[in-house]
Amino acid sequence: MSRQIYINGTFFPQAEAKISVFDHGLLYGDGVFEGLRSYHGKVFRLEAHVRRLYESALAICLEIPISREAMCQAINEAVKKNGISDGYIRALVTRGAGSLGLDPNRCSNPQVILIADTISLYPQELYDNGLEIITTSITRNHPSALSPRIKSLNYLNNILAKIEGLKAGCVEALMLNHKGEVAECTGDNIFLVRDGVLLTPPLDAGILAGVTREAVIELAREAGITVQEISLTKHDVYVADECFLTGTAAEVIPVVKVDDRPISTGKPGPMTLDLKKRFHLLARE
Ligand code: PXG
Repeated sequence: MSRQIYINGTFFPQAEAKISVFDHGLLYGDGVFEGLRSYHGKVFRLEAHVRRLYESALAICLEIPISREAMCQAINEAVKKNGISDGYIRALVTRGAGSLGLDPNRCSNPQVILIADTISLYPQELYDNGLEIITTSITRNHPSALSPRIKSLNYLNNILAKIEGLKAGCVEALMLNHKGEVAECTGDNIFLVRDGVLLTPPLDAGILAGVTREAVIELAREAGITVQEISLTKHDVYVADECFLTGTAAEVIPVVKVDDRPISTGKPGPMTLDLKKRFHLLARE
């Protein structure tokens, strides 16, 4: 289905939605993005996503030409204009067209682009029986090289890891940071359960501050579960009672095997299933 694409304040039919080949978003991955979900036409945690978008932009010294309020409005409008009920929204801001050199100061016109579409989810079977993932050999970006807190248009670090995962028959792959600690998966945050306590790497492990991650931490604490953001190793994963991933697209999805090792019973665990249900309700309430 042809979509109406927002570019800098105007909606264009998909075939006419175009940006310059000189855009530094294309030439250098110089830009930032967000992936959001709508449920029954309402965008989940819109303000949190927009805040992260503006923080990512600030981190790369990119001034977004519209206010946060206008961005929220435009995202809602894109959902409405495309008749999306349960869908996925991609918001991106590129540095704009410049010269062939790196200099971002030669780019004068950042492009704000919004795409609202339907969403392709993981097969239900994976939610019921859990994912198998591998640990990839690709180290998550060193935070002082390119902070994983920045959701930039340069996702090659994650894509290389994803390629390795897919070659091993896995739709997700676990990335370790430069210290060998558990960081996150290519497009999802990771959680473990050990002795009834919910564990997840802290932001300073070099991970994206996931909106779903934050929501799940809140839900767990509301349910009286102890949550610890602590540094974790591959050993912690292998000996965990439960493991699951969180992300805008995946929501909460169980992991039952890592590097061909079953996690505990090799079946989705009770806390995972409980939090999966709680998140499902939160998103759709
Ligand atoms: N870590 C990384 C590296 C991500 O890209 C998450 C964690 C989860 O964050 P949220 O805020 O979504 O809970 C992400 C976000 C895709 C896709 O097509 C995935 C993401 C973003 C855009 C597209 O799989 N993941």
